[in-house]
Amino acid sequence: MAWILLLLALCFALLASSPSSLASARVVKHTFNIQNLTVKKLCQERVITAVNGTSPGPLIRVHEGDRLIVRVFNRSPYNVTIHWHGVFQLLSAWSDGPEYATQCAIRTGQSYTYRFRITGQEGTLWWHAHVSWLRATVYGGLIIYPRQGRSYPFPKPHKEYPIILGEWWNANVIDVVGQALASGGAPNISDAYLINGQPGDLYHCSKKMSLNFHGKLIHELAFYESKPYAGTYKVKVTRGRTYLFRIINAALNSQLFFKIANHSMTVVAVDAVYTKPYQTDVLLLAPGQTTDILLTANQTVGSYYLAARPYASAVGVPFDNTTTTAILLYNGANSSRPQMPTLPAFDDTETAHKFSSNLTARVDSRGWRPVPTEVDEHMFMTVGLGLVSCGAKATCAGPLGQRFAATVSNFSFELPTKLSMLEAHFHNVSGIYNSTLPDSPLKPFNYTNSSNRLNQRLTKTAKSTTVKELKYNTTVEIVFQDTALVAAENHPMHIHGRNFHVLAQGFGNYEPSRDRDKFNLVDPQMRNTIGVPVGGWAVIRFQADNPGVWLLHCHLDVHLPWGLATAFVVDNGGTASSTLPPPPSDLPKC
Ligand SMILES: *[C@@H]1O[C@H](CO)[C@@H](O)[C@H](O)[C@H]1NC(C)=O
Ligand SMILES: *[C@@H]1O[C@H](CO)[C@@H](O)[C@H](O)[C@H]1NC(C)=O
Ligand SMILES: *[C@@H]1O[C@H](CO)[C@@H](O)[C@H](O)[C@H]1NC(C)=O
Ligand SMILES: *[C@@H]1O[C@H](CO)[C@@H](O)[C@H](O)[C@H]1NC(C)=O
Ligand SMILES: *[C@@H]1O[C@H](CO)[C@@H](O)[C@H](O)[C@H]1NC(C)=O
Ligand SMILES: *[C@@H]1O[C@H](CO)[C@@H](O)[C@H](O)[C@H]1NC(C)=O
Ligand SMILES: *[C@@H]1O[C@H](CO)[C@@H](O)[C@H](O)[C@H]1NC(C)=O
Ligand SMILES: *[C@@H]1O[C@H](CO)[C@@H](O)[C@H](O)[C@H]1NC(C)=O
Ligand SMILES: *[C@@H]1O[C@H](CO)[C@@H](O)[C@H](O)[C@H]1NC(C)=O
Ligand SMILES: *[C@@H]1O[C@H](CO)[C@@H](O)[C@H](O)[C@H]1NC(C)=O
Ligand SMILES: *[C@@H]1O[C@H](CO)[C@@H](O)[C@H](O)[C@H]1NC(C)=O
Ligand SMILES: *[C@@H]1O[C@H](CO)[C@@H](O)[C@H](O)[C@H]1NC(C)=O
Ligand SMILES: [Cu+2]
Repeated sequence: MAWILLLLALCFALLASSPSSLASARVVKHTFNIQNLTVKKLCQERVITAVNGTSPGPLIRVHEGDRLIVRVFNRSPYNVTIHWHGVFQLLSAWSDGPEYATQCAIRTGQSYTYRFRITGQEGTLWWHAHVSWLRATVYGGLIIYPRQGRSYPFPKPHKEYPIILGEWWNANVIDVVGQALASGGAPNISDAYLINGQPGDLYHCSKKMSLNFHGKLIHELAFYESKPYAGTYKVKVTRGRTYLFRIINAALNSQLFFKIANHSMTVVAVDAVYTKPYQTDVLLLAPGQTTDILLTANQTVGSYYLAARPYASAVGVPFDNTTTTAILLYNGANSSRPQMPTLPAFDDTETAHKFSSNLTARVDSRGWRPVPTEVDEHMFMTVGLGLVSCGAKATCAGPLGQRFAATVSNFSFELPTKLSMLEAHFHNVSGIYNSTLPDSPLKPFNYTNSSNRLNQRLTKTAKSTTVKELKYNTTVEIVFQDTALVAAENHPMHIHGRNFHVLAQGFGNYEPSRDRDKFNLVDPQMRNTIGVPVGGWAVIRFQADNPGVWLLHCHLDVHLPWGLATAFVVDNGGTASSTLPPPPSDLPKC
């Protein structure tokens, strides 16, 4: 007996003395099988690409400090890669995932194992395919809990639910984007939005199905558990308890407003960074962003819709204007029609901006990093659409008889096709990319003046693979400036391999003399994706402390293949701990 106690005491002593709590870090291993899956949605049977027979795919749970090892088998007909959205990938750039950026695709019948450690971030992230539009159905949540012995910087919730917002096409998404890229025009809009894979009660077809089910009314049906069809996701709560909802916008092309009828929410984290608690009755999530909220079930016992529909910032651009719902169901509730929240108007930029600019970081929490004060590299990047002229044999279904393009500082990005940029960088192969992205547009103009709309001198752009090289540890400040050349629009800009501080956001042209005063250098929100206000700007800052090749791109999948992207090539530092290791032996070959 005594020796057991002694042994226990010894173990505790060892654990306690371990300086970085490495003792609690685990290795978490998973296998992903990517393959065809037949699903029935909106009354139609479809074959989609999915991981392990579900979409959303497996929810991965790790603790901060863990190593994650995921072996991905591609048994689908398409080339695939998996990107771990928002994960820093410190010295593990080979596992970041974007096709032709950090790896070539995993071909049909082949596999690749992603290996990385998750450090310095806690909260909700996600994973998704990073080839063409496959992420429409190949995606899932990634939850990072505090490591053992640590707690949240907020009261422990009774229970937690992932709420993953998706976007659904009845057509094969590869055909949808393929058709657009062939024609030079815009892709077809989606047919529905989803909450945890389900469209919800407001779609015509779900109603029809519901009515057909034993002839019961749809609003009554909403209360039966385990129905033969699953059209609406339900969140069960008990009155008086507090829940953590981990909300992820995995939609392809839509920023989404999110509300819960009759309930207010308290935001506690975004993009796996803790925020100061922020109470609100509406959220806005751009594709790529996550928001963790606390919800107290303190309303009358009953049922309430959770609902999401788009924030469509571009005037005159067609969009899917449907609404997806799930049901917040109190224990003991009667089967009555759920309360429906009033969502903001599709073009409610005021509400969008208020939510997006009001959040602040929790500077007393783990994961916070003070804003770097000395800036080494000031960059001013325009983000927006442009046009490429119609080649002799091309079809040109875009404006002015040209083809849609999208640009960063008027460079329209094209992925290489022979080798990934990271391999080219690592092995010093030239001809794959040019490191000539200027620090500001070569031809400045009045970016947000609507009289420049479809001005062919300004919309004209060209395709290239042009990136920005950064010395290790460079502190970079970027002003993202929206343009109004084709349509002013809020572009959610995502940078791989890091978070950044969001110092300020505003409308019109960025004016340093006026706008630098608005910088929040004390407690700005930290994110991996920022929606640049429509017809406006956002300023971010970060330190390039992670060697590798990191994409920077718009997270609307309609704009990414048009070229709204570039990359940072971050050199090694001078030490072992700042040098990217060689590629793993199973890295897919082009
Ligand atoms: C996926 O499926 C494979 C094989 O069916 C299984 O071994 C694996 O555990 C599953 N992975 C996850 C994350 O559920
Ligand atoms: C997967 O589905 C596609 C249609 O989307 C089909 O062409 C292909 O044969 C299917 N592959 C397998 C292995 O079932
Ligand atoms: C896109 O929509 C058009 C018009 O409705 C339709 O003819 C076409 O087949 C659709 N494309 C795809 C790939 O579904
Ligand atoms: C929910 O809010 C609506 C107005 O937004 C109100 O009409 C309704 O009575 C409320 N329901 C409950 C159960 O509080
Ligand atoms: C419910 O909780 C919210 C905070 O989440 C609070 O603002 C609100 O007043 C509470 N309502 C009731 C009826 O207790
Ligand atoms: C959605 O768009 C369609 C087609 O433009 C239109 O008929 C419908 O009224 C719109 N619905 C809403 C809720 O705005
Ligand atoms: C449920 O319905 C019954 C009968 O309609 C009613 O007496 C009761 O108050 C209802 N309970 C709740 C929680 O709404
Ligand atoms: C929050 O938004 C309101 C309305 O836009 C604004 O007055 C207030 O200053 C904002 N607060 C912060 C902290 O940004
Ligand atoms: C840019 O255009 C706007 C109108 O959209 C105008 O108010 C502003 O004065 C212009 N700025 C410059 C520097 O010309
Ligand atoms: C690099 O720049 C040169 C000169 O402008 C151009 O010819 C070449 O196509 C560019 N290469 C890539 C990969 O963008
Ligand atoms: C990079 O910067 C960090 C802090 O800003 C510093 O601690 C570190 O030593 C630097 N690394 C190198 C290799 O200069
Ligand atoms: C799949 O990827 C390989 C390697 O990158 C490439 O050669 C091939 O063309 C790709 N196939 C398709 C259909 O894109
Ligand atoms: Cu965009």
